[in-house]
Amino acid sequence: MKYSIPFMLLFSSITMAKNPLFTDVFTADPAALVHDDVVYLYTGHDEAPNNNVFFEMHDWLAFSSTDMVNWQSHGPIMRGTDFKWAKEGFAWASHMVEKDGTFYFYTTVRHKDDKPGFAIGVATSKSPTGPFKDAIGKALITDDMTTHSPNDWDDIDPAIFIEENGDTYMFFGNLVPKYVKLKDNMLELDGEIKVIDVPNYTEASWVHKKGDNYYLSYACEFPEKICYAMSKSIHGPWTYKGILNEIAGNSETNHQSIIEFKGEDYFIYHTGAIPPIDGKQSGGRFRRSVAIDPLFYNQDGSLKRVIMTTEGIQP
Ligand code: FUB
Repeated sequence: MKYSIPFMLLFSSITMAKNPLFTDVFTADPAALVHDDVVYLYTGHDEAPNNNVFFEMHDWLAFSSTDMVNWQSHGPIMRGTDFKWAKEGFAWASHMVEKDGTFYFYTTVRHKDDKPGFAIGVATSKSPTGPFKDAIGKALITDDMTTHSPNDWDDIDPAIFIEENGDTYMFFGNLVPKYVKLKDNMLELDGEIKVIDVPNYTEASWVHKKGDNYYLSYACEFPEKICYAMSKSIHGPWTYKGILNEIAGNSETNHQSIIEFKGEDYFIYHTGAIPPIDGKQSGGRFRRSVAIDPLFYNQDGSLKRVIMTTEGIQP
């Protein structure tokens, strides 16, 4: 079929969001924050030269959008080794929240050998795009603080939830899901670390609330799907509701972020779907890319399974 030139011009002027969202950089472990009518999207940054060995992640990236279609890159907001106690190359999953004008960045790194294993740090800034600085000069969570599972990467993937009354909780974990209350200063634990009872948990907790329902979504099994559970309280009990998102293309891991923005709900995740560009190594399990699709609720508050698309969010 032949198109007239005016039709082609009209067609090419439409900005179409596509999945994966960014094709000039590998992005993983999305964590989105809605602040002042802007969506800030924080991602890990996959820099492994191939998909054969392991993750190589040195810093975290920030992007922003006012329409979920057009995205502005703000570059790195922090390096893993800006935590002086952390090893190079393990800038894993993170979560950003804002409280009283300060942005708190909770994130995963590998601790130096004086406290071996993965750890969670917290950094702060007065701007959502940083720069961020270690807020306490030490890890908030170290491997020796939890003994529920033998693996030394069981304290990863922080996810913060702030209740309407300001009470703040950090969810985290690998193999065993855990949560702990934070003090009002957001920089200290307030009480014991508790274990959550949900099936098939692997990692990547994310907690959100809609109406009076709390939702705990998480990466389940391996290769990872995203499963979810619901509760009427942040403390549970959590009722398992099933699979929310199937295994994502070409990636054994998945990691989700769920937000509502301007009345629409979004499911943000990663895949390994970038094809080889200019003869370089393609996307894959250590070279991942963030994608976004709509999220829909059923009448009873349960979630419809996500349909992963290559079209992404339409204008
Ligand atoms: O990106 C490194 C790790 O892979 C994250 O911490 C996990 O959630 C998984 O996505």
